[in-house]
Amino acid sequence: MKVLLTGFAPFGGETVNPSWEAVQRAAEEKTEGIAVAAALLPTAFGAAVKAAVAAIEAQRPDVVIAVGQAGGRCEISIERVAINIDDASIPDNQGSQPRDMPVVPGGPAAYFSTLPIKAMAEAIRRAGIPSSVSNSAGTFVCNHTMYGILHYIAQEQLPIKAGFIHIPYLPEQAVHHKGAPSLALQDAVRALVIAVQAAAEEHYTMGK
Ligand code: PCA
Repeated sequence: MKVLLTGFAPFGGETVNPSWEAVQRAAEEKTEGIAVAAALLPTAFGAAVKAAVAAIEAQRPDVVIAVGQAGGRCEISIERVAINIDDASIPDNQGSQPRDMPVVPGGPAAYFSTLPIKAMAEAIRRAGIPSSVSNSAGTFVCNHTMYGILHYIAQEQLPIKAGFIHIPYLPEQAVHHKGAPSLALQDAVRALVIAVQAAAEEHYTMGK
């Protein structure tokens, strides 16, 4: 089975994005029976979904896990839902800052993750890394990308499971945000590998 992991470019004045750092490393870990590809997405409305769809078309994965930074969060957040709203409090990397705009005009209000979100969070916690299901991916580029990927899969009726994981700042970022929690890169990588395995387990149990 094939998994596509995506990570984002740094944004909002940061010089790294933990999502791309962790995704690249997680894709290099060898897991029996699972091929993992990594794709970098621009942190920009529209362009991020375009790049994600191009990577899905190129890789034809069974599972897509998009990953992004959630500065200020203290654990690995397995996102449950993407909503049809772009409402940015800062400009994206291309200078666009949509307010109260739909991701897809006329699209459904929301899409739920099709990944085993509870199993993923539990498996990550069992490994000693804080994780839980989150009920909001925000209203910036990450929510937009999760919505865009799930909308594309729904429109094309593809047999692909997809969802989103937010990860905290790296310690070297958190030192510039007084009081902000952080997670070491190696733990973020471990969490992503476990998330991939949990998604694969479900994939095989479903007999696909
Ligand atoms: N986090 C942002 C966009 C890119 C990223 O890594 C977000 O949470 O929307």
